Formats: sequence, C-alpha cells, structure tokens
Amino acid sequence: MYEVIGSPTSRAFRVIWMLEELGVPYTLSPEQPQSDRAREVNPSGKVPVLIEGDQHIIDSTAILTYLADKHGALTFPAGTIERAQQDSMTHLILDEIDAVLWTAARHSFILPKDKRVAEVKPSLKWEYARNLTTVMDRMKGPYLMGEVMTVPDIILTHCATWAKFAGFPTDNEAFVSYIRATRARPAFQKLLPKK
Ligand SMILES: N[C@@H](CCC(=O)N[C@@H](CS)C(=O)NCC(=O)O)C(=O)O
Repeated sequence: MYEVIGSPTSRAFRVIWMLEELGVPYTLSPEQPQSDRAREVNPSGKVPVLIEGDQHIIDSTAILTYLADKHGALTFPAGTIERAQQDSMTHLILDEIDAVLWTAARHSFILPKDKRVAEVKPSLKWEYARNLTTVMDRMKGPYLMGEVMTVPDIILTHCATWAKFAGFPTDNEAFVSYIRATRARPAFQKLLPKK
C-alpha cells in the first residue's frame, strides 16, 4: 500500500491522479509543506513524498516516473527512443512552465517578505504564455507524446490548474482544448471537490 504525503492542492495532486489512473490502492496524508510529518519524511519539508514500506521517494516527477515504470502504464518503456522523447518533454515542462510558476509562488508567499520581488510577476506571466507555445509546438496530439497519456501530461495539466489560481492567463487555443480533454478523464474528475 502506498502512502502519499501532501495536500491535494500541492504537487501531490500529480501523484494522486497517477494512482487513480493506475487503479492501485493508496492512502492520502494531506500534509501541508513544512508540517512536522512533512519534515519527518523529507528533510526539506517539501511535498509530495511517496512512502512504500520503509522507503521514501521525494519529488513528484521521480514518483510519477517510478509508478509508471513499476506498473507499466502512462509511460513508454525505459531505454526506448520514445521514452527519451517523453523524458525530454517532461524536462521542457519542468524548465519552462513549472519553474516559472514556482518562481512566481516564491515571490508571492514562499520567500521571507524582505526577499520577495513583486516586480518580477509581469515578466513571469509573459514567459509563461511564450513558453506554453514552445510546449504546444512539440505536442504530437491528442496527448503530448501521441495517442497515449504519459507522465508529462499529468505534470502539464497540474501546472494549468496552478496557473489558473495564480492568475497566469493564456489565449493559446490548442492548450485550452488540450487541457479540457485531459481534465475530462474519469480519474481526474474523481478527484475534483464534490459540489
Ligand atoms: N520538484 C519538487 C518540488 C516540491 C515542492 O516545492 N513542493 C511545494 C508544494 S507544491 C512545497 O513543498 N513547498 C514548500 C517549500 O518550498 O518550503 C516536486 O516536484 O515534488
């Protein structure tokens, strides 16, 4: 049985969504970052962390990759060219989308107040919109890597939700319709708060 440490409003959502897609059982401990439990399982206090037996796996991308490989789904097999292209897409999204949103978050509420630079936000919003175009130009369709949803689709879809809450706009129509389709998946819908 897996245990996921991290609130569903954090990057832990990526891990929970993956587990729902795989249909494997797990328990969720919705810890906030830097809680006592988060620090107990990860010295940096960051979430998510996946616990399996006495092992702790830290970092959402590492966890997604592990689960996909282990359960043989949502990934191309390791050691194939298709997998290298998939990993390349994952790193593109981490560099160009996740990192931009994370920098905005750090300068909004993570860094000590006297280290925050509010003026960086317009530049990051511009970068986000520009970088989305780079990512979408590489999409094969209907998913990023073709016919099958893979790890980078989970990361990018989570980033889209994050961007919406952070007030990062986009008028990229291809992106909007792609996100509508990924969010429509039953495993994603199951995780939305009940109205
Ligand atoms: N690259 C890591 C980043 C983890 C991360 O920064 N998580 C955030 C929540 S989404 C956090 O715990 N932030 C608290 C902090 O930086 O102190 C991952 O993908 O898991």
